[in-house]
Amino acid sequence: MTHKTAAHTYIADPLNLGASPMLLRQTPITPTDVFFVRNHAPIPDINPDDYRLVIDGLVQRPLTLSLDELRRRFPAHTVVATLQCAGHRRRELTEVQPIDAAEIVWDIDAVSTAVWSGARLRDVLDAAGPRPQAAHVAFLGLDLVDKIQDGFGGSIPLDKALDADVLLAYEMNGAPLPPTHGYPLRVVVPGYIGARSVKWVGRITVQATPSTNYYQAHAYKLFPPSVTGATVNWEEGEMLGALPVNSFIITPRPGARLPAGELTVQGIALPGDAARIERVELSCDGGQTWRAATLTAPPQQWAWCFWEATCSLPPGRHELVVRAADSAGHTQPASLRDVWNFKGYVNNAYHRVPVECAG
Ligand SMILES: Nc1nc2c(c(=O)[nH]1)N[C@H]1C(S)=C(S)[C@@H](COP(=O)(O)O)O[C@H]1N2
Ligand SMILES: [Mo]
Repeated sequence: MTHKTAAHTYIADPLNLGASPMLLRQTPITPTDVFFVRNHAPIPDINPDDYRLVIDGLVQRPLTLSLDELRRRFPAHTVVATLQCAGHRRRELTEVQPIDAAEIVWDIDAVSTAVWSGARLRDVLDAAGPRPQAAHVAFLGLDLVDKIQDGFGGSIPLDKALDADVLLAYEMNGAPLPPTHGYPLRVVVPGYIGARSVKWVGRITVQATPSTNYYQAHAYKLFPPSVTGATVNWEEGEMLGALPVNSFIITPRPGARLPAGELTVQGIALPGDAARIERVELSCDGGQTWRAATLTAPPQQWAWCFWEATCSLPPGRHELVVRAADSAGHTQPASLRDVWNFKGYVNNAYHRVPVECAG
């Protein structure tokens, strides 16, 4: 089985892959060859001996580190973290109103979980010594995006960058990062949109304001449902960062024809930034009545959890609906219309799956 043939979403150039949803829910840690791939440019070919990470900007001691120095000077730290693209669940939004045609129509397949190991970003920043005006940490990738003639970049607030679980990762699932996922070094920002986990990171700049890179200042901004591609003012909009609580049904798939009777529904729930899943509820009647779903393992910070629930369905059409709440007290919005935005980002509305049961 190659990744390509198992893919649910596949774009050859630049390479973008979404795993089949069923494969995603098979193991809490996604095998590396199943992990979704999101690229904006060709994968750069980086010689590890020549590679240097530069840390500059508002710091007392700018640093230039080889991979060996990064490993030797800073203790290794390991985090299980889910990465979720801001475009995850975009397909449902396209059914409300068309989305910007340049965007990839991801289904429930732009999300995966891995064990990441590397240096803590915090330790590296401490070594450089942020100056008092420092408020954001900007990352720049070594890939070359045609459209901007620069690398893919973005930033996170300094407070988030100092979280003990934000990594400069050189390992994924116990092996060196593969080229597709950022070899030799990538940022992993658990709880934030995938775009902030910059791959092939070559430069980290501490600054007073967010990154001016296209992917921070222009793309990955959230606009209200009233704004369209024709009316947008790009100076406005909210730069995306922290992810909201989310949940979705993996089986059955929309439009499934099933025998009437007992049905097991299985899915995935994602806590919002820094929170844990508190509860997941399933409705088998379009949201009129709800029952608690069972989590298959204790919920964790930074990682998805799998859930399942059973219901008994008479013959006819039914709408399955899932919703989750997290330990920060956040819940999901009921309607796709409330979260629709013309770029199709961070859809966390209740996930609805119509099915039909035979008599
Ligand atoms: N340098 C670089 N980093 C990048 C990207 C990119 O195109 N170039 N894509 C980003 C986006 S939008 C996502 S969702 C994640 C996906 O990480 P993955 O390909 O390892 O799943 O990488 C992020 N980091
Ligand atoms: Mo993304």
